[in-house]
Amino acid sequence: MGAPRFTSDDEQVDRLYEAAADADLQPLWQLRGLLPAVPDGLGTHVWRWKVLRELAESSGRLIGIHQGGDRRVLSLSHPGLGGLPFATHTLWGGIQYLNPGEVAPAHRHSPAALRLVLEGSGVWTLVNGDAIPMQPGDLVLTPSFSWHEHQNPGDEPMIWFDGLDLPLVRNLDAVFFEDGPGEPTPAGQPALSDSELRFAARGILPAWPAAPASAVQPPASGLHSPLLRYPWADTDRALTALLERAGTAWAEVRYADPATGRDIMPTLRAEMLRIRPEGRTSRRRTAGSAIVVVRSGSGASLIGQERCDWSAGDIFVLPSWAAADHHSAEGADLFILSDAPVLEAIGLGRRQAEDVR
Ligand code: 1HN
Repeated sequence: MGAPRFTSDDEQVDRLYEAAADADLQPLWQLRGLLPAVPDGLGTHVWRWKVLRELAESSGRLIGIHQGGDRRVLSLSHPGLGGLPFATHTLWGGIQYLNPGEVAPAHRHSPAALRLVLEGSGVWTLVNGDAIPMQPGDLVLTPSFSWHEHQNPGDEPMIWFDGLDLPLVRNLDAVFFEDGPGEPTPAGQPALSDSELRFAARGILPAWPAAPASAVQPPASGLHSPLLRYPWADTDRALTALLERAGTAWAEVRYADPATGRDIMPTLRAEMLRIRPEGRTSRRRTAGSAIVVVRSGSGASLIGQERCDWSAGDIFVLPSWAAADHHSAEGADLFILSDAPVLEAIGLGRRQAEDVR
């Protein structure tokens, strides 16, 4: 959508446009592309694991953890978004690198975040003081305005994917941020987080005591899952069982609040899609965008008219309303982060099965 163009031969009309511009007004009849027939703004984009990993490692070597807000993150910057450090209009994606012995100190902010561990082990993320162990394939939540810090007392670096709703929250002009005390929180680092001890028992929820005495409680919003870690073994087991029962070429699970079945957080949906060897998913399109992280395997997606080949660690964008299907010769697991809960909550959720290419 460019600036209004003066297209008239009539001087009075030209003067009207000039006066409107001087008065910070734009004639709607001069604006193009404000209401496209369907969302069509953003194409796909792929970031390659080889590049991500190399640059994350270099950052780990060259950049101190205290530079840049205490987080060593390389942000996915979609070239279609004019230089903004955003993967889509609503979603932030990044690769974070934490060396052995490092601590990314506590802070909190209104944008909600999640992590998917890509490589390494031995890191704990403390969410409101609850020490959450992180292993490859684990999903860890840091809901809106929860204190979070990352500690790596282990002996190897860790790389994980960060997904946030920051672009959405920024456009709502509702970003709030607070630094913590700066000192690492003393953490016992038990094998299981308090959140898992209380909320991971398959349909059995704590009735009393409802909250642990130990954890520093945030104001309970009730909007996000109280379970803050989804270990890879559970996701893998669910997908294996689904595929076995259904006998289909692919299966998909959604990470949910165990108490309500709703999405993990009000602005973010997280799913894991497993494609069997030689499998191909159905083709569909959804209003709203997604970031796909290839957890394992390799394959290709047809996104609109663009073919995108991918392999483990690659990250790519599913733009709003682009028809997409995915196939894999060797089998693959794809982590999909989307803004679907937001669109559904405000009556903008749309999806369409597409058989034609
Ligand atoms: C953030 O706080 C983290 O806490 C990671 O690990 C990525 C990207 C944008 C803004 C804040 C973290 C982030 C972030």
